[in-house]
Amino acid sequence: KMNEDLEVEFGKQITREFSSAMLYRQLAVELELRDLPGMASWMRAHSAEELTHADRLIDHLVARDNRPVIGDIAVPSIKADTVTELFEFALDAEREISLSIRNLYLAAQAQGDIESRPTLDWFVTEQVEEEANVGEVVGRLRMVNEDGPGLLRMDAELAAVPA
Ligand code: OFO
Repeated sequence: KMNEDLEVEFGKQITREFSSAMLYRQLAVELELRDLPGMASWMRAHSAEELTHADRLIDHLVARDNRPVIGDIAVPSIKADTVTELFEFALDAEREISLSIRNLYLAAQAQGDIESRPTLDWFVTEQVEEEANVGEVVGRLRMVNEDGPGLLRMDAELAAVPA
């Protein structure tokens, strides 16, 4: 069983993963409204993936007889003029998640909680991938520069890519 302070920190991360899922879901809505269903489905797939992240943390706590508590889910209001800005929202969110995983890792380390290490190692690796994936999409969208045919092409590509 992990100590209570660390349990609280894990609970906060679980809440962040749920919030992240809702952010991606809202971004999918914004893209649907812009008639970009491929990009919207990419966001929806990512939303579903964030739920699995929350579950992974919940499962770890429950396995150790801790009690994960889900806090308030916060979804930032999205104001974006461009498609690129919508994806930049996602990239900023991933960077924040990376930072919070890093802090959780350090908190676990400070408590000598070696049992959570494999789970947290998985998240550290995952965040490097996530930032790279979303960062690549943002980079390519910047090249496209909101040009219609370019956006449609990326919409078709992202429809086929699991997030
Ligand atoms: Fe997309 O990140 Fe969860 O952890």
